[in-house]
Amino acid sequence: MPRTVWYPGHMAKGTRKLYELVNKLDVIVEVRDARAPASTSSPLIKSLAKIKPVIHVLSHKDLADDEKLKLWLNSLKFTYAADLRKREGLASVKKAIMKFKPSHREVRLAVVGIPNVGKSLLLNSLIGKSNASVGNIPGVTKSVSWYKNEGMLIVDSPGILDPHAEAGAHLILSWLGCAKAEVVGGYENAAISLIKFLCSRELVSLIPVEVDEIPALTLEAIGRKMGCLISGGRVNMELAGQKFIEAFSSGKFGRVCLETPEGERAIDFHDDNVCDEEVLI
Ligand SMILES: Nc1nc2c(ncn2[C@@H]2O[C@H](COP(=O)(O)OP(=O)(O)OP(=O)(O)O)[C@@H](O)[C@H]2O)c(=O)[nH]1
Ligand SMILES: [Mg+2]
Repeated sequence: MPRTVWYPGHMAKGTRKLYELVNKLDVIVEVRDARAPASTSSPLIKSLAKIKPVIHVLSHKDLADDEKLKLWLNSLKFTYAADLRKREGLASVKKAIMKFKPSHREVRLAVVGIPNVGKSLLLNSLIGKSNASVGNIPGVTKSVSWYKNEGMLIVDSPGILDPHAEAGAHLILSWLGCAKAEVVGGYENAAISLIKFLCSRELVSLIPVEVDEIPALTLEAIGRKMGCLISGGRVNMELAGQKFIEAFSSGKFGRVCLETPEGERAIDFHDDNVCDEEVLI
């Protein structure tokens, strides 16, 4: 499958800025999505962890499969699960951060991660104010900014993806709203891959229609069910894909974990249905 890339200028600049300020920090908080903790890990985290201690927060706990999430929490050190919208799980995160507070000043930390995992929402919850912009599209935060309150000096950072990610990485991220569907050839493509993936992992209960052997026909049925009809009774497949992906990623069809800590990775799922290589800036 050809490699696809979404690496706009603000990601390169954000990466540079993070490395410039990392020595000033006491701790780094990495946010991942609890539904795919491997695929949504930050491409920077291995190298940042060599410089500063890291606390991992698995967001979207409310949308993740409980049993699989427990496995992840047991397998990753210094990891907390949180429902950031309801502010559940935050007390433990805050306690873990405060352990790094020097006695003479506030604790300094940066919130890092890939796009749309909940970095800015976590930051707002930690400082108790809605200062950082939050939105359900990837790429809302475009710069590195400092915020201060509650004994914390926190850096919000843009979601950063790996420009050298292996084939299929952006595809999985597009199912969770962490990468733009246009990067993987549009919503129809992304949705068809998601249908194939769910069928391959016995997760068909998350598909809201009877599954056809041909994934495109399954998507067509979803489109009919979700009211994506155009003239002549045909289905607008791009719109069907968009509605399916949006409903899936907002948990409308049920809770899910796309991967397990014992090797079952969403990234291992390969699909040959993705557009040619292109770089979106
Ligand atoms: N259901 C649910 N939604 C969440 C959770 N955490 C974040 N969200 C939603 O995810 C979306 C993205 O949140 P942001 O805080 O803007 O994410 P970000 O990582 O800062 O995104 P970028 O700035 O684009 O990189 C928003 O619609 C949030 O409400 C969670 O734990 N549960
Ligand atoms: Mg943000």
